[in-house]
Amino acid sequence: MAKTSESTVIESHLTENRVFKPSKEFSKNAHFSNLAAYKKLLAQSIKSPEKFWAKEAASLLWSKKWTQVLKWKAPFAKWFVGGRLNASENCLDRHLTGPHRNKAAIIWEGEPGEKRTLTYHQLHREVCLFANILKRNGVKSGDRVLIYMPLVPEAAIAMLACARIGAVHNVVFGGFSSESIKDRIMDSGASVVVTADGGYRRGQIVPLKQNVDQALAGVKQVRRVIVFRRTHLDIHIEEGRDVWWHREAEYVAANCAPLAVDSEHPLFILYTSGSTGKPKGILHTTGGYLTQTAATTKYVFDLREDDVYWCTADIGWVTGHSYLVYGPLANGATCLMYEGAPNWPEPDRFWKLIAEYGVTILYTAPTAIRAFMKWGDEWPRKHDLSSLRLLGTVGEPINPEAWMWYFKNIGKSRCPIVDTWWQTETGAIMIAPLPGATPLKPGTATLPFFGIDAAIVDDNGKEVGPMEGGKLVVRKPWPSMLRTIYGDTPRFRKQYWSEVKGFYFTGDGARRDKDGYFWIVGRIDDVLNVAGHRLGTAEVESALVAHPGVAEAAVVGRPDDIKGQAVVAFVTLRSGHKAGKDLSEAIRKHVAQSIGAIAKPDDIRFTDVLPKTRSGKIMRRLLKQVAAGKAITGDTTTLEDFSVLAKLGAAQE
Ligand code: 7RM
Repeated sequence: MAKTSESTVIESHLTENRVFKPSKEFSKNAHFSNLAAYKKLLAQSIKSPEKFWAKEAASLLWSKKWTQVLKWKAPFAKWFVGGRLNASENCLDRHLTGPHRNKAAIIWEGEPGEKRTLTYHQLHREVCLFANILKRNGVKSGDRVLIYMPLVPEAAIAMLACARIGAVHNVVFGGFSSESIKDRIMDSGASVVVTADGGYRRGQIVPLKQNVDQALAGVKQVRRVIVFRRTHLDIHIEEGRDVWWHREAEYVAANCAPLAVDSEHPLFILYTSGSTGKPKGILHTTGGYLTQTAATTKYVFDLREDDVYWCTADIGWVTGHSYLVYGPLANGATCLMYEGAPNWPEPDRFWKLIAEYGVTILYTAPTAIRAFMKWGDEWPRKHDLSSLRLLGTVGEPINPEAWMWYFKNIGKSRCPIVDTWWQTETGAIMIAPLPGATPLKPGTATLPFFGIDAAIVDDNGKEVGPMEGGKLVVRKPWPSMLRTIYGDTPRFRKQYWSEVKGFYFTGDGARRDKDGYFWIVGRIDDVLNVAGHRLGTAEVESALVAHPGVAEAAVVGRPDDIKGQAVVAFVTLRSGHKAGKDLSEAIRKHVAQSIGAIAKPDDIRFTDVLPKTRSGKIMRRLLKQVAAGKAITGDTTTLEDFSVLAKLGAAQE
């Protein structure tokens, strides 16, 4: 990672003084409600993580108990050594003998409006059927299966069916191109692909099978493509290679015993893009991953028996794996799953769904919240949101302005917001409040989860003081950590374990406040260096978003002879505001007033769209190239909307 100056301290100029204590009403029934008791357990668990995690692991179903909790030979961790279990058995079979048997596991709504509910009993049956379909098509324990599906229950069914027979799933976002599918097939060595004829997005059909056909041109390694019929779109069936899911189902039994695998048996590979080089295949294993996803779901979302829990993430993102499938199902929760876009047919689709299904917990991303703000307060106001009791966010730092909007307009100032920090690599939530105990502040993920030894350090690994910015690291292994980059262990060492000696480096910059709360200031690679001052992107962007005209903002540095870097802000406006010199001046002034002259943008560029990944993260790397007037290079396969690049060229000053 390039160092941009001798000093690595990141300055902080934004202060947030609002504090929201848990309400009595919420705390009354919460898993943790006493702040002092929680902090005591937190401190103990960080000192002896193995003790805490062993207790959580013991609440899962093991066919053979482990003999050792952790075997750590940096950077390689083995959790629950010698233990054997099955992830699908933990998510399904375990719930069939008690009152969960006929409880809704998945409540699904398609974008065009179809509705389906699968109880635990029904979901179990579907998973067994598909596990047998996989077996019938030659899939064995350890084989890699690529899943390229719309957000339908069958996507989760395919994942759980893989887990049931020990196969390793590799889910690829339904929005990715055939080129990305091909790369991931080749890198993971997948021999079977599960897909659908198509999926719905903004009223259109995404031709998933057609993309798979293109990806497979000239690829011999894939023996079988199993196609789920979702849209009845006319598709090509390659004789001898492609089979229909529903036809195969006629030949198999509805019972399939779960295969107990070693705790360290691979559960899945999920690719995450790097700014340079090819995507990294993040490898997760079974026992530790399931332990931490189950425990965090239970405590961070303060899950209760009667909750209707909705995580809006796509299944192709790690959030969909951990908090749409494994975490909630391991807890016997009822999950809502919605296939399509939030603004289809109108910008109130989410609020309609919440009212209709009585959603109690909503987990979504800051990028979605900023879009809702842009579309206007009238949309949520049309619907009864009184069933909600808890809100969550993940994916990016949430600007305090967006936090307050979410708190007031969606949570009606009643619902705590859990801002959860974690990564594909960490597998599960690492830093987040416990909603019944932790006082909240807009813009911070607050404190580490039990057993997580997170710290902010300088280049030498020395912890920095309060309010000092530095590198966010994790000093001790945790159960759901990635085990390696699939097929590239040297890259795993270099990427995560060489930046700060002995610690896992997250790639994020952060600071802690006087209460020890963690504030993520942005990716270290994106830190600005203005006249020797190092500024995180999050604070400058938060100051921009706090201007009443601004809906969303991204700041990057542009090379500057005098200052080293000049600050360029790309800005989208809220409806009713007009781009122009006056507004540009007002916005610059506003930033200077709220965080200081040093952060005042040199240029404001108005644009309708920002380049984002499918999970909604702003791709600042591309904006940096635009700001410097350079051609766009590097991996753009994760970009959500390719037309953005052409539009950005035209962004006006
Ligand atoms: C779950 C997920 C990981 C990166 C991470 C951060 C950023 C995620 C937060 C956040 C501030 C948060 N996995 N990030 N959550 N930043 N506050 N609550 O997003 O692999 O796709 O991305 O996302 O930079 O390193 S991910």
